[in-house]
Amino acid sequence: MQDAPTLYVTRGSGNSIKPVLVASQLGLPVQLRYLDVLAGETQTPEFLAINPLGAVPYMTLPDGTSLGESNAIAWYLAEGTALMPDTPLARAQAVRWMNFEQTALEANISPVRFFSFIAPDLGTDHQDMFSVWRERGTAALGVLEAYLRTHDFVTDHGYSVADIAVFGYTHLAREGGFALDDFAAVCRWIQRVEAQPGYQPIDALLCGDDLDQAA
Ligand SMILES: N[C@@H](CCC(=O)N[C@@H](CS)C(=O)NCC(=O)O)C(=O)O
Repeated sequence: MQDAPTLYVTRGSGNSIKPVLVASQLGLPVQLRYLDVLAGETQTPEFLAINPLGAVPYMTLPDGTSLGESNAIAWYLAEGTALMPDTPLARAQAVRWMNFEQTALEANISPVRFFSFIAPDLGTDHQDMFSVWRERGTAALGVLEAYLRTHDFVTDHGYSVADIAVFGYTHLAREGGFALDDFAAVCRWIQRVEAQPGYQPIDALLCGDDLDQAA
């Protein structure tokens, strides 16, 4: 385990689940370090010295290098494995959907889920944005729905790291007040992701134990 990457994560997070799910599905050893966002543990001088952006997930490697951004960390862990698309087109499709995830899905599902479901006490000042986030997130789910009506997975490679990235917040959308059941192809794709070997739900993946102890 000394040579294993350390992943700083937080419970319940659709971003933190991505690299941890990649590691779980590939059987990769990782050391999980939990931070409580609501208790301010991502903003302490100690953590800001590790990641000046004060955000998780964040990965440090035994050689002293480090990497931020959930999709970048998931990509790094998937490199050279069956989860990595291996044709130029499929790799470009992965980049396309991972960008779309961050700019259209996560950007809307995550804040409304956080302020209405995870920490409603903090949501008072953001009430006027709830309908905006839900409208934009619903439009993004519609784009994903249209694509998945004719595709089993988001790239032509088959199940890949890009599916895991898009899955992160999409499968939690109900908790943000989204009518996920209206998106039948998205729901069928979620079931396909959940049927993959090594899949574990978010509360099992981010449960407070090191991954190799929990597995
Ligand atoms: N784009 C980043 C977003 C990371 C992010 O927003 N993380 C949240 C938890 S999901 C966080 O660490 N917030 C800490 C804070 O605001 O102090 C990624 O994909 O990793």
